[in-house]
Amino acid sequence: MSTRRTRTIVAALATVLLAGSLAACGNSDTGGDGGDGKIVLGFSQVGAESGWRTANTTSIKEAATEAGIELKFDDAQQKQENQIKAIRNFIQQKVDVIAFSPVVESGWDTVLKEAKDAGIPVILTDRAVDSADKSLYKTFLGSDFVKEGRLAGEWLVEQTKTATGPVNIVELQGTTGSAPANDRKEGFAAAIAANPNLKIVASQSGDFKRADGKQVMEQFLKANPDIDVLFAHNDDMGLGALEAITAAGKVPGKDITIITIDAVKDGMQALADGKFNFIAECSPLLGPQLMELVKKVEAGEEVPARIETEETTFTQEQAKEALPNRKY
Ligand code: GYE
Repeated sequence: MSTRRTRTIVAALATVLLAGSLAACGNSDTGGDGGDGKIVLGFSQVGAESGWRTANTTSIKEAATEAGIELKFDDAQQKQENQIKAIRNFIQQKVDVIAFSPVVESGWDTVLKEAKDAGIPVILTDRAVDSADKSLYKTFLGSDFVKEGRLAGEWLVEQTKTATGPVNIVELQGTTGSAPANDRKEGFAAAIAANPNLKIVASQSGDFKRADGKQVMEQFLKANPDIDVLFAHNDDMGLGALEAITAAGKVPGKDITIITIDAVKDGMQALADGKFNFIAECSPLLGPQLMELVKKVEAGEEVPARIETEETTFTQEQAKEALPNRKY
């Protein structure tokens, strides 16, 4: 039986008990569908911090319309407390399904338990949580961030295999405590670990934002005269860093090798222009798959615990080829 129908029945039963009459039975629908039969999805988005995020939001809104799903959309402005508030609102409104992209990995158990107790299925999209109790959510749809970091690191290892001296790397991390920041850092570090001449000399968060990427890169350049490589956890921070590098009189893509993750249009343009050197892709186009999952969990169907997005990597030449058809 669909979870919506179950909740509707439970709600109807409660109405019956309260009214002390059987008259309300059969035509009461206090579920979230507003009476028009549409599935109602409450979605809590991280924010609007990057080109990736903008493309992800567009994908989710368009896919919901296409699937005939009523979307209640909330932008948390990169704050966990806002996401928790939004989820509690969705529970109160008795939406059919809740989906969200958790800004950080930790601290979700209480609110997820509240959703579970209310009988509302939760889908994680884009970012994961570190909850030990996997029954708190139905599935996680998103990328393998460790792999993205590893692919970035492996490319660098290959490029520097003939280098004899030290290769000084600076790292612009994503939002502190977020799954993509934790995992990309881990994957990259693992990939370069066997090469003692590849050294991360500075690593700091730029919160996945352009302005912060620029500012942190300025500090890196001041503190470290010999930076050979920048690894940025997303395109936007890399794009911000370009300004700092140019202002410091260095040539991005030549004096400093730049590796990023995402492959949004602006990033791909910088790669095609020779300012970036390599991008590991992370697809934001999760909307259609998410809506499929929403329909399935609403209908009470089993779904895989983990659904991974397909991704590739780009060199400068590949970016030139791919750019004209890039959708985001
Ligand atoms: O890489 C970054 C965004 O969670 C995968 O969040 C996402 C990341 C993406 O701000 O640009």
